[in-house]
Amino acid sequence: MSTISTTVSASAEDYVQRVYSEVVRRDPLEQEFHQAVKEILECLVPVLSRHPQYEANAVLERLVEPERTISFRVPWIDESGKVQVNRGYRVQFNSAIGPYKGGIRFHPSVYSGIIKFLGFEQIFKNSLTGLPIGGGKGGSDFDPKGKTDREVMAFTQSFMTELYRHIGPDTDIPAGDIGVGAREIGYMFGQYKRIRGGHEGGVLTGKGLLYGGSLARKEATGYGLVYFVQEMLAAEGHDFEGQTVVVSGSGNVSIYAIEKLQQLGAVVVACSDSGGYIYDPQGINLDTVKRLKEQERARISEYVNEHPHAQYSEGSTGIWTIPCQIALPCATQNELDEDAARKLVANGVMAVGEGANMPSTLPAINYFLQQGTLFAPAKAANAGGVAVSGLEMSQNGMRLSWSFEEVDERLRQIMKNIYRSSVRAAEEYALPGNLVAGANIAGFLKVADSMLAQGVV
Ligand code: NDP
Ligand code: 2IT
Repeated sequence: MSTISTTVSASAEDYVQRVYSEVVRRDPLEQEFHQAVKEILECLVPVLSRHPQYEANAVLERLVEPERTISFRVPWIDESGKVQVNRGYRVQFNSAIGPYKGGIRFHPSVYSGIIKFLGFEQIFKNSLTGLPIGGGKGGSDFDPKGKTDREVMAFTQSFMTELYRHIGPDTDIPAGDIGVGAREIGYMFGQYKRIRGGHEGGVLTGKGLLYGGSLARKEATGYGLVYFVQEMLAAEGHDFEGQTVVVSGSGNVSIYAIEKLQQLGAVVVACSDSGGYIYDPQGINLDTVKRLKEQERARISEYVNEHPHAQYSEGSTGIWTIPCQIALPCATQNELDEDAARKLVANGVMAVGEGANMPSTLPAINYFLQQGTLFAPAKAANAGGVAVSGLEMSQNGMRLSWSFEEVDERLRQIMKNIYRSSVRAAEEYALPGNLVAGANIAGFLKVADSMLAQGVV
């Protein structure tokens, strides 16, 4: 372990500021992208100070510019016979260490700023997994809520009819994200196969188990998050047994985080959707949440009809006022601001683990770090999903499937490794305990050195 202390050169700070200002100047409206870039670049100052070759070779300027951005029209016909037009995106951000890999999001808030922030984060997250996967992301402003199954299929097929020409098992491998689960992946895979005229299993991950999906992919992001936080707690002599936990969201990541938390003896007292949150002091009944969300596509408010001792409150951010020892934001970006962070700390929170992508605002993260709250940043803590996607690609390539236990054990090991490499990188750059910096630095170094090795491309 190096004992060199952090030296921050004025030149490295200037370099970061210059690159950041140019990002804002070029795309002034892409606020979420600015936020993701700012968080990462600021953490890299000590690295850039110690290693001038990155500035000399314009590594940051290249990193913040996607290799390719695709934006396309998605026309489809709704149940009433009316033509609808949505916008589709795929941002192929960085292929230095492997083919582009990252999810597809269907949500009305999607625009270039959201897809670019997600794609940028994905570069570093995928690097942290230790697997050979580059960074990309895609999506559409299509809103699946309230649509019939036939409408979702019509939209999804139209989306893939354009996307197919840009993806492939060795070039770009999409998966799910908000609004894209097993149903949508199934429709996308069917349409891709039909157009291509071949069964290229490895072109999408998160597939159904009957046609090439991996066991434990559905569970992977939530389980992986809990494994990561478990490592972080263990380093301080804590575990989940008997801890009160609040988990926001009630989608794929939240549900499987709650499942693993309950297996480990935690009491999960709250979860939410975009309408509001439920508080169940006896501990959430996960069978009810799964049925409501995975089968009925219902609102979380309906939980209290079956569990009248629980309370439902409108508005999703009030969830952070519930006292807990551990908080896991697993819904969406910027769902936890500084106010919420202050309330959590005032109520005695010990650890925060980000299941969603960029769920905490920058002031919230800084507040947690100042207060000494154990903080597991998204690109490390939620990397289990894409890691098992990488394992799905391996299984597809070998044309075999591993057991649930085997995939789960590999996931556990990958999360441990990500935790260790983040801790190590933070120590190496004299920021001990700062996993935000550690994850950003560890993720960056592998990508940046690969870029240097491959010349100016
Ligand atoms: P889902 O679509 O399965 O669930 C999303 C959940 O978040 C729902 O409960 C949804 O409520 C809520 N939500 C979405 N948007 C908002 C909003 N604007 N305000 C409040 N609540 C909102 O998605 P996932 O569980 O897959 O994804 C959740 C987060 O985890 C996202 O940030 C995603 O990028 C990230 N992630 C996902 C991975 C995966 O493998 N799926 C991997 C790594 C990260 P409602 O239904 O009312 O909209
Ligand atoms: O944000 C993410 O890491 C994902 N949505 C999962 C990406 C993937 O390729 O499995």
